[in-house]
Amino acid sequence: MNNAFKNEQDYDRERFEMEVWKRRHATGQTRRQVVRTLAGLAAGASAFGSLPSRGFAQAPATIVKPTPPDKFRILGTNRETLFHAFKGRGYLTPASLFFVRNHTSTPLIDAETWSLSVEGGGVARPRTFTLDDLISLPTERLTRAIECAGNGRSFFAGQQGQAVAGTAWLLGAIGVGEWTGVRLSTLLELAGVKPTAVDVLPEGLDDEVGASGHVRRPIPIGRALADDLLVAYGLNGELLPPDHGFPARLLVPGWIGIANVKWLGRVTVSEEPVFTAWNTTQYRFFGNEDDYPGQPILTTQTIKSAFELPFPASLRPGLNLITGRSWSAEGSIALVEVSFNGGDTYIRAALKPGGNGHQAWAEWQIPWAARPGKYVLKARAVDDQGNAQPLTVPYNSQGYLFSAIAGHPVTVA
Ligand SMILES: Nc1nc2c(c(=O)[nH]1)N[C@H]1C(S)=C(S)[C@@H](COP(=O)(O)O)O[C@H]1N2
Ligand SMILES: [Mo]
Repeated sequence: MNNAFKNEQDYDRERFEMEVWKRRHATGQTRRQVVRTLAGLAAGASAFGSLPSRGFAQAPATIVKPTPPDKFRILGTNRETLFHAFKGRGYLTPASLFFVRNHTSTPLIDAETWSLSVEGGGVARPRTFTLDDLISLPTERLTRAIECAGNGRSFFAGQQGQAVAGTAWLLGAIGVGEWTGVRLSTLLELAGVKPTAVDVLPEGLDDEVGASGHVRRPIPIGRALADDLLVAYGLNGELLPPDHGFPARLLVPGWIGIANVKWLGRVTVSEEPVFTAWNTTQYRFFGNEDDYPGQPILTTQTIKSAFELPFPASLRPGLNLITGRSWSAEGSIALVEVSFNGGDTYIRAALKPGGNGHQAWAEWQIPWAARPGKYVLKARAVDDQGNAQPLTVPYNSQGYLFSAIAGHPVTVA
């Protein structure tokens, strides 16, 4: 076999095949377990007596990976990346640093018995796909952000004095990954998607969220068939980690986090519009009727900027190199300006060359000769579509899509 004649895609495929093989052999999976939460795994383990009880003595975790307090904020079942933890960690967010938003808890899924079913009245030939099937289909790779609809929510209260419901994120409910997968359209075509299809309903294998059932966010067929919509099995060149959807998740670039359904088990194609909690009582704009006529369903994320500084931050007097990132769900970043006086005047920041991807983020920096005192730093971005960050955003009761310029308190002493 002559490697010189292989294309890049074949290399990718081999790499993922090897990873799947290694994972199987490392875990020695003999029992037929399709899905187990950590709690379930612990119970199963003591029944089988095959695993040391020590590791399972404590209460079941909701998240598998370590989320140390110098890198993450704990918010219920979720973990927010502290924005200053991105500093110096490169353009792509390492899997270990990626924020986690779990409606319940991370299920442990056995890739050997897992499969993804594509079914429903909107397909002529319902099909199931194993992980090996997905890996052997044409490979796509995209660098894109995944960002929670509620990222920045705490600024509704903190900056606009408006009480809103939901996880009180600062600005760290975002990560940029290089996602590897297969187009959802490829799977839909293999299943004989009908021209009468209307909505696609991806469903997660994690626990049901009370009466709302499994996480299911409907996606209109037009969006579902677009070239950039992936069933992703890789993050930054490795298989997805358990917390981020192993063995497969949806990647819906530019759309709010919830559309990127993790631990995908089923995609149901329907010839009727589909409604679940995730497009009726959640992820809609409930607010002033003038601001949000008809309580629209959220789709696209927005534009934001954040400093790679603790919140609030303390700095030493003298020259400080201030760094941050800005991002837009609709394009790439064209301009970032920073204010050191609470927004009275702004100075252009230098965008780091290279990165600045479409529907991802741009890294930037600006020097600051800081004198002792208390300051509010602000950063504002404009994207290549002409979107700019506003001074305020209209209230909505669940605090979605906070895109306004966010004040960052800094003490220099
Ligand atoms: N199955 C399932 N998919 C899910 C979720 C979930 O709880 N269960 N959370 C969603 C939300 S609200 C967000 S913001 C993103 C977060 O992705 P991450 O945890 O990989 O950062 O996943 C989405 N996909
Ligand atoms: Mo989210």
